[in-house]
Amino acid sequence: MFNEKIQKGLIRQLNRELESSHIYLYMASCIEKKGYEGICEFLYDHSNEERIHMLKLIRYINKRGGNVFLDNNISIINITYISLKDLFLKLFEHEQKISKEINSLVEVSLQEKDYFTYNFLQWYVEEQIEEEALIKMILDKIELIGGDKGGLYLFDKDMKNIHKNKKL
Ligand code: OFO
Repeated sequence: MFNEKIQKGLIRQLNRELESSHIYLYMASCIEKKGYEGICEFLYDHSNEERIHMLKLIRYINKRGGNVFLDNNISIINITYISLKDLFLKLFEHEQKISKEINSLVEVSLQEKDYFTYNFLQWYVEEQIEEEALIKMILDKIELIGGDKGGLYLFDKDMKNIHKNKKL
């Protein structure tokens, strides 16, 4: 029998990954209408990545004999787009929130002495280091570019390939 506390935590996390996928998808859709081709591709790709994070959790829970629950009441689609910097700041804060949640899950897995789940979660720990660093790097570039339209054009072009350099 799969530990109830662990199962609950993993189900909560898989629904957060689904929420993350929706957030990136919504941001991509907003950006697409503003002509940022590269940034829009990055956000669509990232939305797919978040879905993969969710799938990994679903398959792990099933493998351990648990039961998955998908939350239909995700209430996140009301983020107002103000600027590129604002958008990535919101994403950075979101990733930091996810990192905290992963850390809490790791803690629970240790308290419950579920070393299988502890081991499984290490992938997410690594992933969150990458995710925070990636969004922070994008934010730094946006800060550097400031109001330079030429710089912004080149940055948008670079963003098309940014995921290709990231190992999943
Ligand atoms: Fe953005 O890493 Fe999953 O949530």
